[in-house]
Formats: sequence, C-alpha cells, structure tokens
Amino acid sequence: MRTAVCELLGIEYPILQGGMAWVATAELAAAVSNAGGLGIIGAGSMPGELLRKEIRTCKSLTSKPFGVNIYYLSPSVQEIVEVVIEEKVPVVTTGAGNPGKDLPRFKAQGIKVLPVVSAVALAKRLVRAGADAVIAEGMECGGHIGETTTMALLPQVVSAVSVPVIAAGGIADGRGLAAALALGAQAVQMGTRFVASVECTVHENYKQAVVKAKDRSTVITGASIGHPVRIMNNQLAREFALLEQQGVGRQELEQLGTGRLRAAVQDGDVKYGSVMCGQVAGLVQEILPVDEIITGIVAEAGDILQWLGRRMAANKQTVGLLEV
Ligand code: TUI
Repeated sequence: MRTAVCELLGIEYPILQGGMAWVATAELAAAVSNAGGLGIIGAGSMPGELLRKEIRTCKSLTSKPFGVNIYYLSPSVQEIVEVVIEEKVPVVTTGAGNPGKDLPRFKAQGIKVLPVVSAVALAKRLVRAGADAVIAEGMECGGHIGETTTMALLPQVVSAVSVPVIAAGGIADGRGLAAALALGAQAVQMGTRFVASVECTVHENYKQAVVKAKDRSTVITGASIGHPVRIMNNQLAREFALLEQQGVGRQELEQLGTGRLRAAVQDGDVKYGSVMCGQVAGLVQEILPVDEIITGIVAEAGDILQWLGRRMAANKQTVGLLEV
C-alpha cells in the first residue's frame, strides 16, 4: 500500500500519528516510526529546550523518519521553530495557525512541511507558499477543531490542491483508511487510535476513558469564544457548557481550561481534566501495541479495497449480462 506520501516522507505505510500536545511523546512517535508509519512529537506549549530533549530521545529510539507538530498558539512557537531547524527534524506538521512565514526557512533546510488545515482556502494558500502536502482535518477529531466534517472537507481539499492530501479526523481502522483513499487522500493521520496503544505514555485512566467511550461521548467546548475544542463529556465539559450558556467571557473560560489537559494526561484526572479525543473513540475497543495497530489497519484496508474491486468487476459483468 505505497502512496505518494510514503515516497515523500520515506515511510512504509501511509499512516501518520497525530502530534497531540502532552500525549505524543518521543516514545509514542518512535514506536509509530519503527512500525513503518510516521511518528510525530507534539511540541504543544513546551519550551524549546524540552522539545530538544524529546527530539534527541526520539532519535535514540528510532533511525526512521519522524516529525514534530508545532502548535502555532504556543507562547514558545519561535523557539520551537529554531530547535526543529537546529535538530534537523525531517518533517514538520503545524496546527492552530498559519505557518506561512516560517515555510521558506523549513524548506531551505530540506524539512518537509505538512500544515494541518480545516478549510479549503487555507490549504490553497499554504500550498502556494510551498507546503509539501496538507493534512485535511475534519471536525470529528479531538482537540482544537474546524467546522467541516472529514467526509465533506477531504474531497474538496483534494480537488483544490496539487499536492498529496492526508486525511485526519474520524479514522481509526482499515475501513477509515480505505474510505480516505477512496476520497482521494494519499495517507491518514490518526490520534485517538494511538492514544489507546501500549506505547502511548498517557495515564492509564485516559486510555481506559477512550476504550470505554461510545459514539456520543465527546462534546465541543469553547465554541462561544471562537476556540472550539472537542473533549470527552465529563464534569469539566458540563461546567464549561453551563458557563458558556451563562455567557461567561473568554478570560474566565480560559482560566477554567488552564492545566486541565496536563491533569488528564499526567495525573489521570478524567473527571475534571480535559480528555481530548475524537468521535471515533467509540470505535476503539482495546489497547494494542502500535505495530499491531498499523499492520492490522493496513491489512484490513487492503482486504476492503480488493473486495470492492472484485465486487465492482462482478457488478459490471452482471450489468453486461442483463444488457444482452
Ligand atoms: O491543532 C490542532 N488541534 C489541537 S491543538 C491542541 S493544544 C490545546 N491545548 C489546550 C487547549 C486547546 C488546545 C489541541 N488540539 N489541530 C490542527 C488544526 N489546525 N485544526 C485546525 C487548524 C487551524 C486553524 C486555523 C489551522 C490554521 C488556522 O489558521 C488560521 C489562520 O491564521 O488563517
């Protein structure tokens, strides 16, 4: 199942791991890269020197390509950009902002740049600025989200740009990979599926919350202040909803959210922490080793695509017979 994205990134399978803040550590990224996908360290709001440590840990755990996700709302974004360049990280993904001004510097260093986009207009702008591929992220995904679903967004981005497109949001198994390929994607990025992996370093409570989740277990918070974030519905989410209903201002809501992702990830506070995950959590039934996740998904997608091909051929024959 080699695609243009496999060639572009030097990976075996068209699967990227989302660069989730606090969650996507060097250990998880290295496991995904070693299994033939692209592992990505989530820089989140880390200071530059902490990221440098993570990058060096990742390099010690894998000789395969890996990436760093730069969160453009981070107070340390400029430091992060410098560290990524100094450490010669092979791939950068970007989120929650426009990396346009940094693109020429990344490109000059031979770093592949894959911006995450949730709208067609930004995808076109960033491709014009030199992006090597774009990650089209639907609003099914966890964390900071746009307004359009993967099913609607992905083919529109594919039609609008001339570079490979990677699908993200709502994908956790081989059916999702096959569907994304059918919509024109050249790879998928998954976050939630890799949270429930053996190698993911989040607190066990966080993993169990994902495994126990059902289709309607997540909600969107922060829409009233123009910063929609998908999280698991828990006490924090309910408190957020109540305050938003009351029309509480940005500052107070931001205060309520501060430190909550760290509390969920590191302390296992799944009641009053921010348990970011996608709607696809309901599909994730067990914690598996990363290599089993990747080989399982690739095998399942391969079977589906082959079966669809055979079925279409049989249909054609049937139609042909009817016509006689
Ligand atoms: O970045 C994400 N998802 C995230 S970041 C994150 S960290 C966080 N921590 C605590 C509270 C809130 C967040 C959690 N989840 N996804 C990538 C993404 N980027 N989706 C959409 C965008 C995006 C949005 C606007 C990209 C660019 C953009 O540009 C605006 C502009 O400047 O034109």
